[in-house]
Amino acid sequence: MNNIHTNWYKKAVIYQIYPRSFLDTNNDGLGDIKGIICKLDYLKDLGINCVWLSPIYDSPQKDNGYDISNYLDIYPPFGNMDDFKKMLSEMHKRGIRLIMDLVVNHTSDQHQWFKEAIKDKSSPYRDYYIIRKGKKNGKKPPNNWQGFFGEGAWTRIRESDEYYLHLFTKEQPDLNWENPKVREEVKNLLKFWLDLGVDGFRCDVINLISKKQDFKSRFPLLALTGKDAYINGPRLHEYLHELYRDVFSQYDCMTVGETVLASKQDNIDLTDPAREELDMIFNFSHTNSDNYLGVKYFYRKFKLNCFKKRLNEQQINLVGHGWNSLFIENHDQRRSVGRFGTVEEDINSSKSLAVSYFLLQGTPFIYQGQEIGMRNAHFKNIDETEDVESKNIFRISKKIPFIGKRIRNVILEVSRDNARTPMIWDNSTYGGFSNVKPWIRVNPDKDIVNVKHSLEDKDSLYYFYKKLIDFRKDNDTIINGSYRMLKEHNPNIFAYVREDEQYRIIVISSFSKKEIKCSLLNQLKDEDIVISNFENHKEKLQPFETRVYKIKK
Ligand code: TEU
Ligand code: CA
Repeated sequence: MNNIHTNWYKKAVIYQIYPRSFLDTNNDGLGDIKGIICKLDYLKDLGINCVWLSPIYDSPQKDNGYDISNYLDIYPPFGNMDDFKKMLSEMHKRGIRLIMDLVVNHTSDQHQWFKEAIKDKSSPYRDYYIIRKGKKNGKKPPNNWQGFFGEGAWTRIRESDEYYLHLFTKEQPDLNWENPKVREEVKNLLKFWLDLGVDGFRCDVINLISKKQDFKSRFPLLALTGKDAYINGPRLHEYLHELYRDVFSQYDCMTVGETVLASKQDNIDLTDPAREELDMIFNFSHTNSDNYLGVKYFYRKFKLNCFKKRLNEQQINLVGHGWNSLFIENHDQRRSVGRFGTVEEDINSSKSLAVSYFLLQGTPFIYQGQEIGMRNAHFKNIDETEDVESKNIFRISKKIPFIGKRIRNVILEVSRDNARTPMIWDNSTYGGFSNVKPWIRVNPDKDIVNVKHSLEDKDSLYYFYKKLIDFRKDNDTIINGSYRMLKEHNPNIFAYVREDEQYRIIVISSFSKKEIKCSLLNQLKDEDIVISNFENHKEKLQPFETRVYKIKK
């Protein structure tokens, strides 16, 4: 069969929209599809050419849409199918593609399949989920596996002696991918959206879909007991290849898998084009550089060297095999301002970080608000957070004597809600997001950090991102050139070279608050600088200075 894939994703710059918090047009405090349509020109001006939309499907919203009750319809407060079609065509008119979130490791417990499954033991839907007999006549769960939100992974089905598996909240039962009917359902829903013109999918926790079938207890860990049984399970690659063969190969679409705690080899296997699985993956090794074991509550001090090392490993790992995704924020991560070596008081630090990740090998992503330097919410109290994950961990931590309070402060600092406060368009009461009180509180920094300001200030982070996007579009070296890290062990400098037959592009960013020396500068000429956050260049790098040199060979 002819390969109809144009691999457009390699040239894409992707903007993630979290629809709840983007723009509210009917004043119910929740963002909506019409709000997205209103801001498409804003996105076009920024220069992005693809949007990843977090879930807009019908859902009870226990996990903000990552709990889907109907894959073929829209959550009514966000709009309806006509709004969706209008949004898609308005995007395409502007040369912007759309990738949807695909959440198929689990459904909502309000999905028809699950309702049928637990109502009737002989229902064909029973085997759509992972249901097992509990121990001790149903008094104890089938094993000791733990899920991602700090709780046991099994919930008892009403008065029965059986339990269902859920790796997230109990309202998110895991699908049983061993059942070929489940895989057919997934293929059908993929085709439904692709036939409507959608350009691809961001596949939620896709490396959890295959589970080891022994369902035995594992050695208890501090978090994620049983993970060897459900992360990168034995049939993962087989399932993804099946989706590719039966669906993705027939459309010029792209897929990016969210792969939590995936091994190096799995990342290669998932993205190797010859294997026909996914196009890219989100590897979180660098965003986990300020915690232990990939668990953000086990917080540790950020070190640039660790961050660099992990990004470098990601880059090298996929050379000649697959394609990287490049990101520093998303709806699950706290904001990058004040993280990853940057400081709130100095926007130059965010520019240094922007350059550092954006010009690596791979497709860059920008999370809504990142382009204006939106900050963390600085929550003071657990009541100000809405996220089920924060609330769960808080509830559990209360039971732990002595360390309870410390954990609470960490929760407020790392809560996913830091990234979920409404997009700030201007400095009006609700930041121009809505005329009524939004579903979650507005960031207290709205007067300083907002889109209106950013558009008025030619030195803003917004215009800096715009420059980076244009630069990437105009320079094939950034897309297809080789990559090599420079100054690998320098704790203050992030530097690398991108190169092809024609050009050498050298990126140097300082993460120091002081002026520092950098021997690389000796061999470079100021007139080759094409992007920088400083107008005048000295012999030393100024605090948080970044420079991109383009040298014709
Ligand atoms: O995230 C998967 C995931 O692993 C995160 O929830 C992670 O555990 C957490 O952020 C670490 O603190 C995806 C979605 O991006 C997330 O929003 C969903 O809640 C989750 O899957 C379940 O669908
Ligand atoms: Ca609304």
